[in-house]
Amino acid sequence: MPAADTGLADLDRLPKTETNVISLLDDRGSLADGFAELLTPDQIGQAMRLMLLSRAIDDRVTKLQRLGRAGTYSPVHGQEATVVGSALALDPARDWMVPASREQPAMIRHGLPLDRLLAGYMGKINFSRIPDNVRLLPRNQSIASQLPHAVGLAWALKLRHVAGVVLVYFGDGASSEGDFHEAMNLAGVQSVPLIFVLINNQFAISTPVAKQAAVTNLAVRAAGYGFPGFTVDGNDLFAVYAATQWAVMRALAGGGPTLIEARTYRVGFHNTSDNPKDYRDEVEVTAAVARDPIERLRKYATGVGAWSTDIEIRTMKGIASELESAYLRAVAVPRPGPGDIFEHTAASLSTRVRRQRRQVKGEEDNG
Ligand SMILES: Cc1ncc(C[n+]2csc(CCOP(=O)(O)OP(=O)(O)O)c2C)c(N)n1
Repeated sequence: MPAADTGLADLDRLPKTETNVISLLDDRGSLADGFAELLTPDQIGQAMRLMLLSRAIDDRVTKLQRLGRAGTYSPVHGQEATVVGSALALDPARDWMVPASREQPAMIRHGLPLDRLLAGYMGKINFSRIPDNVRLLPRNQSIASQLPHAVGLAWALKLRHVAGVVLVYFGDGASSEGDFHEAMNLAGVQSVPLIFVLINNQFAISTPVAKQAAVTNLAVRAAGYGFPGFTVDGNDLFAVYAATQWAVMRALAGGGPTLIEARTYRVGFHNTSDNPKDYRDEVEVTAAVARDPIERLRKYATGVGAWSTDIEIRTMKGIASELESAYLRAVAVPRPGPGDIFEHTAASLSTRVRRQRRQVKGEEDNG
């Protein structure tokens, strides 16, 4: 329920399930009383569009990968409410986003142009560079290594007295890495403006979360580092948005970090080189599909007049043409030349790396 003076959802009063999971919008698309004002009809429309765009990107890039025109791709399917709901609580002109590897619609909402996103999967490393005015770090494939970076970024904002927060995404698998615990500790000690969004999609490739952690509630780990942690229904756009908004306001007010565990399910494969049928039960997947975050929001939004079949048809047409033209622009970009990779790794290169660059480019090596 919004607190009277701030318009902000009061965390203690957010409805929770018996297992202490914050939940506002249920599977049938009905919203808990008192939360209808949390998102405007415009924001709901924007969320629907981003979630549908996300699924269209999953489909398109997966096909490109199968055709040999794109590299490895990790789909968002099933996790859309988590990434879109959290991204919508940020101000792209003020806040920073640090992604893991499957938060495509969040990156777009934060300002990454679609053609650059697609170009990244096509190996066009020059063009896929994040524009200077976008407060976004690149996708991260080395599990959990983005977490210490995010702490450093948030600490820098604090030391420089720059208003803003950092939001970092990572998975349940990443929460078993040393980097996660070191980042949580330093974030707590320095009380940095950082929101840890732990996307618990139940799997680290083929390893189920029960084999990652002896606790069933990953959010409790925050207590060991001296800051709040709580769990939200990650398929519930309203719950994710309310929780993230609360954490953002807390961080902006100097309250320090928050850990949000968003409980969801990875419906698709881990990435295009994985076959999940080898390690998980189809019954479980069917149950997850029935909890689809887009369908849930669609039901609610249709019921309150913020969405309709006509709007969806128009939106899907717009998405199809936006994707096609972004793809054509990405295709038209020349492939990077040998040695270009060295231009995107460090501000200045060490002597050894400069020598490697000369070797790769076939230039004469004078030591
Ligand atoms: C440091 C490191 N170790 C191992 C891997 C191989 N690997 C790639 S994805 C992945 C699982 C990640 O699981 P999780 O953090 O839950 O995120 P998800 O992929 O489910 O979104 C692993 C182990 C890696 N990329 N980096």
